[in-house]
Amino acid sequence: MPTVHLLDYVAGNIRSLVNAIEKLGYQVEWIKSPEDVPKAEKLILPGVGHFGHCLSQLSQAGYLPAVQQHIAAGKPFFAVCVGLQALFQGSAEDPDVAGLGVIPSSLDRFSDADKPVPHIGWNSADTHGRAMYDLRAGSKYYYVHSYKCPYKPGELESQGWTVATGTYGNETFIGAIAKGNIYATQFHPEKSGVAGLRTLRAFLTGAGAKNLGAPLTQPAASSASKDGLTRRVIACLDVRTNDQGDLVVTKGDQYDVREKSDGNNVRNLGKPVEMAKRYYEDGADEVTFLNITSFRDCPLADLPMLEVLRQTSRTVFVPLTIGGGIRDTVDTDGTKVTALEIATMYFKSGADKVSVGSDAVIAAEEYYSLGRKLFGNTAIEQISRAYGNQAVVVSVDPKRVYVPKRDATRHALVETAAPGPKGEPYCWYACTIKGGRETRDIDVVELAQAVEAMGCGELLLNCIDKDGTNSGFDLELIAQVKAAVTIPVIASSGAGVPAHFDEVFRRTTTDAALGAGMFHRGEYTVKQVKEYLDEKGLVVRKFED
Ligand code: 1PR
Repeated sequence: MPTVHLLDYVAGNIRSLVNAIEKLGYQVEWIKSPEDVPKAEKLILPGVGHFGHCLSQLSQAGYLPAVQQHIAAGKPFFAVCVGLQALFQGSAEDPDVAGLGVIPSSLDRFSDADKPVPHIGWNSADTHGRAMYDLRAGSKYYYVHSYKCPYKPGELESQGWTVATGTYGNETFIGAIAKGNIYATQFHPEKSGVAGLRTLRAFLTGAGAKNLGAPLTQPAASSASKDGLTRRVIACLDVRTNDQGDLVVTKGDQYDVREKSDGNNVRNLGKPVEMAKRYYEDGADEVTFLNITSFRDCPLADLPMLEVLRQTSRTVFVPLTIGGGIRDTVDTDGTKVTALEIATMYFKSGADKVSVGSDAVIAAEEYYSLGRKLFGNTAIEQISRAYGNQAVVVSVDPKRVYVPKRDATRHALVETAAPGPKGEPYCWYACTIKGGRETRDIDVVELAQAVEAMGCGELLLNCIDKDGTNSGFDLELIAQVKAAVTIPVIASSGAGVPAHFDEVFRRTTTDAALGAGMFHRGEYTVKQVKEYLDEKGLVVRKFED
């Protein structure tokens, strides 16, 4: 097997990149010290997290001159995400840290005045009619970042660079850039499905460098929604151990996962790894696992979910999120383990994002009780500091509390089109913990704003009242939360037919929509949902062979 070298500077989830490279028939060898760099023929610089963290790690370990020499020697070099950013002169993310300066420009932050930041999701890499590592105008690639190099037409091209761009809101940014032996993508090829594997292959085989910049005879028309991103459809798998000790995908009705008949068993809808693979092949834009009973009586290192992630990330090349049990805890042998350590185990096993549930509610309560001050010690702050905001999702489990009058509560109200059992015209959404079993005196707006302040990059917005009902998403809840934060929101709970996805994308500004039961029960496939959205004129990532 041909070999490719990967620079190991502790950059978060690089397992997926290794899996993608291996899938393409190459073997990965790790560069573990600067002295190893000259051995590399093809060198890959992965990147997750902060610009400053990446460069200071590289610098402290003495890698910078070795990487510069590799590039100057004309050997193939590929950089991903923050790896691409490291090639620039600097970034507004960490203004005191210098980049490698290979590309004479610098990065700034996306404006959140007109759109959610981070920029998360599937967007284009438009090569402006030039050949560039098999990037295709009709394909979509998975981006997740807050900082970007603004695109100034012709500027870098005049210095020999070939540039592919994406557009987010009214900002056009560099999605990929190449020159000579250098190729770098802001998006994650290892998370961009078939299109991502294709461009990675073009680097590995060397074919991409050969015809770089050649005019394309028939550039396909690029399609994008107004803000550039496609409508993201996520498949979610609630996973737990059943009474027989098997790890199964289950699904509740308003969080009750036990059958009403059939011995009151945990509903068993299939095997997590197989189902995730099927959803990927059906075109799911992301797969989320929620470990709904987290881990009980099991040493952390043996968590069955770690193996599920390892196996899934070998065949699923879209982002994987894992939730459940991300909190400071005590292992079965009495050792204290931090939420950050647990998250690290998940990232190393193939997760791209971790989702914090109950612990986020407790942290938000403390945040308000301490006068909205942050001390850097919550799980959300620690994980986002180490792995970047985009790696931290907060999963919210709200429940409607109906009230008869506007002044009946201090909480953020919605005047609802679905009044309560006594005809109450208003409701607020109370956050719950422990899988909905305990309701707290904090509303969903308070929670959303607190976790955004802590560095959470995305909200997974469930709704206990809607969960498993197949009656459509709670549009009022989604609109209320979207109006309260600038981070992206994933609408969840209640999807029963493809039209519900169309409805939530049209009637709210949600950034993504998630389905579970309708896919698990085989009523509809992810592909059918996306075809439906496409027919209705919404831009989706098309299925590619
Ligand atoms: O509190 O950090 O340990 O995390 C626990 C995680 O497990 C939370 O994310 C919480 O949402 C989840 N969870 C806990 N108990 C349940 C349960 O169902 N008994 N599942 C549960 C939450 C909700 C959704 C579901 C959608 C879509 N599941 O993820 O997939 O509602 O369903 P639908 O499309 O079929 O309506 P912690």
